[in-house]
Amino acid sequence: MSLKDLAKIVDEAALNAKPISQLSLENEFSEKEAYEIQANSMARRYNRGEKLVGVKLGFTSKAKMIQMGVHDMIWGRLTDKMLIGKNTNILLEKFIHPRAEPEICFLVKKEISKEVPMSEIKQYIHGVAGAIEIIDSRYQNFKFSLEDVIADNCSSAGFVIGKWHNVDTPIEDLKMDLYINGEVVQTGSSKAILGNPWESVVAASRLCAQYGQVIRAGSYIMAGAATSAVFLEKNQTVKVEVETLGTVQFSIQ
Ligand code: OOG
Ligand code: MG
Repeated sequence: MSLKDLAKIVDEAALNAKPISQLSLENEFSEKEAYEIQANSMARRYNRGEKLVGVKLGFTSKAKMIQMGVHDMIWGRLTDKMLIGKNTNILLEKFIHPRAEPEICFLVKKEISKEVPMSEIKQYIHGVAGAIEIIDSRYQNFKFSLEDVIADNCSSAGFVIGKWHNVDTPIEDLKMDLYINGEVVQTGSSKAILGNPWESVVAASRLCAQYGQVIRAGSYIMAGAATSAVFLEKNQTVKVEVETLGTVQFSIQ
């Protein structure tokens, strides 16, 4: 099957919330080709009117790598359709088997089109916020190879952003808790994200430059989860609290 055909399969699985079997079971493709499948599947979304609003990093913490059995960092694209307003009620039926995870989000001030070193990274960023990512692998049983998950736009399905804070707010070692219906279900530290979430922004600049993706001013960068992700069910309120950054939440029906 061509990379375009594979892109159509993952795109339709996401669009219809219908799980598929792992693409890599029947097709051989490299990591580079997996990113081409992702780009082609995103082009299909753009053709339907979705707008690119940012990028996300995945597997930037050990907890996530261990949970999903993968060994390397990945990046994916975020669209306006995935952005969920604070305190919104979302429908479980729109997803296959969604999971939530606690993250930090960055707001881009100045276009990033090349690798930016750590010493300059803050010049490109306007603010930082606590956030929740909803991931929803299109693969049956949430099982995939690294190439599969890249092709599937890194399981991206939704994200909710909390209140913005100044770029100089310390975020290197903040307690991050994920609550479901008022109970803590995951707890960690922002330090789990590459030792410092700013490293994710540096990594985003490097990976996006490598794959020719410009990160425009006004875009979001999601740094990757600090803890394992948790499956969602009907009638839940999902909240993330990040020390000093505050809380962010949504409900699922
Ligand atoms: C892939 C996405 C990983 C993260 O924050 O590490 C990710 C997955 O776990 O399905 O978003
Ligand atoms: Mg994530």
